[in-house]
Amino acid sequence: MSLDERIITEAIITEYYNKFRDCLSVDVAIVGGGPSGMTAAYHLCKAGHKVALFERKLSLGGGMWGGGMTWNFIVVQEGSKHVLEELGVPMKQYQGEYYTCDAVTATTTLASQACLAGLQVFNCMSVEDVAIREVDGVKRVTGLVINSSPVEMAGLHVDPVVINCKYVIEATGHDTEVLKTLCRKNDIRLDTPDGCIMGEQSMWADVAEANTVEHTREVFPGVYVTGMAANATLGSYRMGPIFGGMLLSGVKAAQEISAKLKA
Ligand code: 48F
Repeated sequence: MSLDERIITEAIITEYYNKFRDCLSVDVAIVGGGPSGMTAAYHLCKAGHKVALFERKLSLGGGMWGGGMTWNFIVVQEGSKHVLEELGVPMKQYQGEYYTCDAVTATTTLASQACLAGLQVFNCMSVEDVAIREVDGVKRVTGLVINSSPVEMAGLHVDPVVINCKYVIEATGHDTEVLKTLCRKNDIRLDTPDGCIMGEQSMWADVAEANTVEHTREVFPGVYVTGMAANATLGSYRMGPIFGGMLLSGVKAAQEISAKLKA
């Protein structure tokens, strides 16, 4: 049998557009495929929800691949190692409550387990805005406005497309891109002490790790913040290559959103 390039092309188009069409309405749309976004995705899929994740880059993993300064090991602490253990990531104890794991193994396993649990990933897609509606007199985010990353990178004037969702998870990391756009374009207040994105502070790992989980919450109707985006939104510190807070933040967001969707 000779291979037919036309069939190969048709197979890709058919499968991709079936997947995209199926995700035009999802329960949860996640922006950012770093550790917090992927952990939230895994747990939401395990709980039976329909979840799509949009990642600007070709690869999932965000800041998890590079460990510290490209030395590709990450550290997690005792209280969070169960999150990686459940996925089957091997870890080694290092001086008491610290555990190390290979950053590539951790990243690929988390991505793989999330996909196998049912996550639909759209990589090479950039979220440039949100869709907003007034529901019973209250403004709420009801969708994502997305564009192809190469279109964004080339600065081409091409209009985006939109998908609907019941919840957005803003997991874009340090830059809180989605929330910044929401605040810049709309006359709104977030559920933060000053109603705005408070901004990230310098390194203080101990406080930052606890804050990452505390700050994981719905900051605007329909929008949860996780991971470093949660810390930047609520004005806490950065923590560098320790990842327990990112993982626990993803778990917390998934549990809270799942409870709301099932209520
Ligand atoms: O930064 P990132 O890994 O987010 P996180 O889950 O984890 C933070 C840690 O990696 C690390 C840290 C330590 O512990 O401080 O930094 O909070 O992943 C964020 C992902 O979002 C993508 C970006 O490419 C990255 O992979 N992203 C950012 N903006 C957009 C986006 C956007 N507008 N549309 C799509 N993806």
